[in-house]
Amino acid sequence: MSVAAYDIPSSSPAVEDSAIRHDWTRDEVLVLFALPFLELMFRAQMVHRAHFDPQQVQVSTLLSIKTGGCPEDCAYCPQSVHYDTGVKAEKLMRLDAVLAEARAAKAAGASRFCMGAAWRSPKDRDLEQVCAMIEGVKQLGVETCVTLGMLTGPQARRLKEAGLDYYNHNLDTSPEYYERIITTRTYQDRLDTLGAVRDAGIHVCCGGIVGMGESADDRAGMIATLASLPVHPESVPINMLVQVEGTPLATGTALDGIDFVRTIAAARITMPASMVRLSAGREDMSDETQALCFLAGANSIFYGPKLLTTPNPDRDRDAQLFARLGLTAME
Ligand code: SAM
Ligand code: DTB
Ligand code: SF4
Repeated sequence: MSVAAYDIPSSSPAVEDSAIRHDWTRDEVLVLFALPFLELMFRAQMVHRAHFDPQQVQVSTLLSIKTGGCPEDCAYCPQSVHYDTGVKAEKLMRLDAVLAEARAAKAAGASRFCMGAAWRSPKDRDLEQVCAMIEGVKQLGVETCVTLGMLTGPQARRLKEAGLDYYNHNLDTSPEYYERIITTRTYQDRLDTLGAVRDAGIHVCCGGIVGMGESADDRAGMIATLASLPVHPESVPINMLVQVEGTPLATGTALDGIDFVRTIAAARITMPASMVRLSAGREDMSDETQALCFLAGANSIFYGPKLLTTPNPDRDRDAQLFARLGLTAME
């Protein structure tokens, strides 16, 4: 397949690449993956610099407000009741405890506070408590994001009314590989939730996980699906699988770091104006691999020593990384 057969931004800086497309095909993404690595990096940087200050990285802090005991069977997830991972089921956190964490995140430099719950979908009573958390965090002057599972239209509108800025709901993988990973809800269920979030006027945070034994074709299928949504997600988290003991994916072969970077570059090129988040998996990544991810167009991270249940680099390591690379946290 020839590169020239597709309308991919050329390596000439004179070529305008700002037209945002919503008709990316899997084959086109595979063509990006097959580019010589340095060419792919160059193209990703060009697209990145046309839309963002390349020195600035957005910083979000994550808090698990309801941990464990989830009825879904997502094969990667330590919080599913189907797997024995040692994660204990807990109740929804209290408002004051959540706000204390949000204040600490703000003081440490986070501009967005993301709250995650291990639910298939929220009960309306729980949603009201989450709305109070959103209102409280907003009052601190911090952007809000929540990830609560599947939503109905009225639930999405209620979250919007509470002032929610972003809703995270991932497609996770390609439509074809999906049923190998999750059987308790469909790909279409996920697209329907994303539609409800978009219709409610909430910004969409949607990406996926790589390193789950999927093929390059599946990674391309996931990126093409995201980049063909009627409106691109404003935020695109690309997670490297965190292999958690007890889950069905605990023992697979880890994805090659360069292939991870290629996935980030493809997300950047196909969704030029979206924030691309170098998401889970940084704890086990070298500074050099992370630097390549930023070069490939990642411009957002989770900051703070814990993701939901697994470790993330501690703040000192990230401060040193930012200093080494001359990066600054976005206001
Ligand atoms: N229960 C809700 C749901 O699934 O929509 C929200 C929380 S769920 C933990 C949020 C996302 O975390 C998942 O969609 C998945 O992409 C990511 N995730 C979970 N476990 C992971 C792991 N072990 N490695 C990488 N990403 C993971
Ligand atoms: C996303 O895409 N990644 C985050 C956030 N959205 C909610 C979650 C990563 C979870 C990693 C496994 C854990 O810590 O439990
Ligand atoms: Fe539950 Fe979300 Fe984990 Fe799936 S990813 S098992 S829905 S917490």
